[in-house]
Amino acid sequence: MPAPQRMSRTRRLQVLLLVSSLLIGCDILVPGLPADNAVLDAPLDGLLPEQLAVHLAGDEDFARRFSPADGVGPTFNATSCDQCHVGEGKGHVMFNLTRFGRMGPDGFDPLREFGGPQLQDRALPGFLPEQIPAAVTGASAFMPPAVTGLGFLEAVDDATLLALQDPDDADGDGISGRVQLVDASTVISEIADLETVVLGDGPTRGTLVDGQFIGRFGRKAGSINLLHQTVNALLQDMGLTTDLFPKDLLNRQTGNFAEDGVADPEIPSGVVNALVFYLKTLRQPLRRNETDPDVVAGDALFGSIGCASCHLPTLRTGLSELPQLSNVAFHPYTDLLLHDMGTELDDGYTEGRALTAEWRTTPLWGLGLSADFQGGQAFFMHDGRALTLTEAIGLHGGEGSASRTAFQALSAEDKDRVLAFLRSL
Ligand code: HEC
Ligand code: HEC
Ligand SMILES: [Ca+2]
Ligand SMILES: [Ca+2]
Ligand SMILES: [Ca+2]
Repeated sequence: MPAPQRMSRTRRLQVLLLVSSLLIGCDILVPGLPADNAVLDAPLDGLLPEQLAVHLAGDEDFARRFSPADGVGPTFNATSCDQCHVGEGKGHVMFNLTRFGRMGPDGFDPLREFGGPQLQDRALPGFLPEQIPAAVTGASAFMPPAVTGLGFLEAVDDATLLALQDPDDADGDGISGRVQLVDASTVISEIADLETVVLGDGPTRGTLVDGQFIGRFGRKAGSINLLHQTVNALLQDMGLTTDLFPKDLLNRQTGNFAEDGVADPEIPSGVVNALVFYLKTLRQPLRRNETDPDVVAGDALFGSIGCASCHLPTLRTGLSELPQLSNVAFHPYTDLLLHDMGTELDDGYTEGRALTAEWRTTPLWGLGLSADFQGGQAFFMHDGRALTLTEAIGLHGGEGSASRTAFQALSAEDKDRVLAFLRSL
């Protein structure tokens, strides 16, 4: 019998390199893979094997191209989540959604009789896509936001957000954020019940404020939690029905009430749950160049010129069934509140009680990776109208105007430090 061959020296070296690269992380030894702090679609640390399995199932559903046989349509915008949320990062302006409505004497009307507020610009063969109706007075383009770290944002207690509000600007800093409130319709109440956290002392989220729920996801904060956002995305963006929204989108403009022929609900609750768990367990974006002296100086300036008053560096979660999300501090750079951002960002479109000029503070974590996920050119603000960070800051009017002016008054070196800090997020 031939003696078992000993491992050659080069082979041993290869194994050693492989093992050490697994220990150190992939950024140094395997140049073909992106660094850990450059990817957004990683799971939270420490998920149990069975949790990781649901996360991975949700990851697959997030990437899955749904077909007409699965129930896409009759009208829709896209056929998979990650077509818009590429790599779980910010989406390209090419995938902006359009929402519209009409301002009237009784307030803003989302024109449901014309298929509002969302324009489904694609349709199955034999159906027609929607068009913007003539009655519209305002329309907004919504660029797909990054979807990472959202489990942390979802786990912030309602009481924390209520305490951050300053609707009458009592502290006189020119900033008066307030929470979005969403009507407690039967289905929204059901969604809140399904996700209400009752651990120990009772519900800490999904509580009623003046008979309404606090909104926290979406650019106008129109969704109360990740389940709400997900079933809404399935129906509105892809034409897929669920237990919670079991009726297909029909084109009210053409009066074609033919259905897509796929039995409703088209998407089983297991898929919905996996998608929600996937979003909930996506890790928060990691920082880069955090200790660079310019970044550190920019961080301090970000606070002193008032950016941090809305882009709150630190929030705390309440209780969660996942220990990773339970009672922890995290750094999203948002207060999840609505702010009046002035006339330039007023598209004449709105949702819930937000004014047309009010927007939810965009979380800035992951900001420095924007271009990587948007095809090389970064786009900023709700519709991607700003191509540079300086332009984005320049668009801060209303409650944001004092900090914009303070930024513009900085020396060129200090401006660069603020920008270096923003790129490190
Ligand atoms: C056609 C493009 C498109 C598709 C398809 C799409 N989204 Fe989105 N998504 C968006 C846009 C645009 C927004 C912002 C909407 C808003 O502000 O109301 C958004 C918002 C979100 C948010 C809230 C993020 C935040 O920071 O508040 C989540 C979560 C999300 N989408 C998940 C999904 C999931 C899950 C799917 C698939 C079931 C999906 N999306 C499909 C475009 C899309
Ligand atoms: C009054 C609250 C407020 C203040 C103060 C504020 N912001 Fe913002 N910021 C917002 C809101 C709201 C948006 C989203 C506006 C939109 O999408 O049209 C935003 C968006 C941004 C964006 C774009 C993010 C993206 O991904 O599109 C950047 C960058 C930004 N702010 C940086 C800053 C900096 C730097 C300062 C300080 C000079 C600052 N902000 C001060 C509320 C504020
Ligand atoms: Ca359908
Ligand atoms: Ca529509
Ligand atoms: Ca159907």
